[in-house]
Amino acid sequence: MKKLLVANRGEIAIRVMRTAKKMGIKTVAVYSTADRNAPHVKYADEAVLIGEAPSNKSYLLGDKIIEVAKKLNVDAIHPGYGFLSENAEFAEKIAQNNITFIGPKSKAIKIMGSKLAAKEAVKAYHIPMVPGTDEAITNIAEAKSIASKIGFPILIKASAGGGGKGMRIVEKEADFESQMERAISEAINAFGDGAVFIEKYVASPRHIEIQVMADAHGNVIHLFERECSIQRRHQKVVEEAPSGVLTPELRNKMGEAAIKVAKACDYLGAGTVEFLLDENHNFYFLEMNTRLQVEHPVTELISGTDLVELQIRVARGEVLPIKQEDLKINGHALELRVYAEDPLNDFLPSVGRLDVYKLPVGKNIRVDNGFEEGMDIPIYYDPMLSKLITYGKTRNEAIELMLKAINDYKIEGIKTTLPFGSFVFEHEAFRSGNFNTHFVKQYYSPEALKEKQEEEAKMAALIAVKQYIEDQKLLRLPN
Ligand code: MV4
Repeated sequence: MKKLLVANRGEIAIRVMRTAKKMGIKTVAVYSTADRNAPHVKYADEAVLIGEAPSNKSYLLGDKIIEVAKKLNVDAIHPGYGFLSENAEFAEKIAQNNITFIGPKSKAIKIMGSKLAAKEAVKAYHIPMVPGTDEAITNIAEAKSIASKIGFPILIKASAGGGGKGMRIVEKEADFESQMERAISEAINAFGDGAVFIEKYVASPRHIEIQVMADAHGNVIHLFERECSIQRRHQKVVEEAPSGVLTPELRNKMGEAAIKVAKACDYLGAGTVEFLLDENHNFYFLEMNTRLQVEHPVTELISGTDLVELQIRVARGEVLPIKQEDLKINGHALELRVYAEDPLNDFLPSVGRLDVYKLPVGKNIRVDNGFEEGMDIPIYYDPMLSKLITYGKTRNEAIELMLKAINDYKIEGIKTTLPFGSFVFEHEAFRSGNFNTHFVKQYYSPEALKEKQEEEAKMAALIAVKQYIEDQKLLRLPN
């Protein structure tokens, strides 16, 4: 593999190219007219303009990207996350053109893209799943009787959904038919596939996911868990590894289940198996994400691995260089996603120019960044500016370093979620580890953040006055 094209933009494009360069592989960036001066374009050895700013005229044009790859004699394409990363057809076409897709085979993407196909695939492997139906509902009366047996509330989920899309909660039996009809018509509208199924609603779960990596020789390892419960409207904001609630026994069990899920779909490369963990620490398989995830750095830090390097190695057909028994958790890692959004104004995208953009640096601080000072934030793409990742021997060490690093960011021109990050990392529920997927809804409000900020401003003023008085005393000392 001599030349790699990254079919993505922003921090993940740079993250992937960083490892490619380390491995002596040449890099090709693609970009839209909105990204002419973007850092990922400058960072690559070669860069090709592929279209207009809207994603569907640039970063989503699979055929165009493959055409560029062929023209430039590219050996492999890395899709990053989002855009074409979980598009089975794109993976298939790349393979047909004798280019290596850095990811699983198109068949695995397809299976995991359908929640019902995923359930079907793992059936023989005895993976714990939430009680519910495992076939598309065709008879609403029959489904209603199943729902009553499971007990309300229940969730209706679209098979083609995922990541929180296409879900509907039904609180009581009387609402079942109407909610079911809505769910089906929504699923048809959103995904062109009306297949829905039902599950018991797990009321206050944690979201725990397991990182897996598979080679083409039948070896699959897991690289432990990430705790991703701190999310807002299905958008993760804070992630950490390891989770504070997994015992070594539970970790092994979930890891083994995740490996079985990967084996069930003949997986290749990096993948993530999502689980819900209920209050009694029962775990249930939810879905598998067939890509490198945003939050992969926390896993890299605690496992001492480079996941992109492993992706590239297994894509080249190499045997996984690590065995399960070689892996050990070392320390604790946290990640904060820094978005150009205003936490005091309903997280509305904050567009504009990055007049000042200075990043924290230091030992055990990693910033995966896609922007630079002076740039405009394009309105066309995800508003994530960078990921702030900290590492410590203990969770507390990582938290303290995180708070310091948040303060060391200097951003002017736009609003960001940095203050929201401080709010989370200072919150008692986060610090104690006693939280679930309802954290943000439960504890966060703009008023709570404002109050915290005013208190901090008062403190700072008091300290300044105290210092002033001390200085005055010193000045008045004789001689
Ligand atoms: C659930 C659930 C409760 N019970 N399934 C949301 C994302 C998608 N991956 C599945 N999701 C959920 N499925 C059952 N049977 C609660 C959620 C859920 C959730 C899961 C993980 C992280 C955040 C979440 C926020 C709301 C709901």
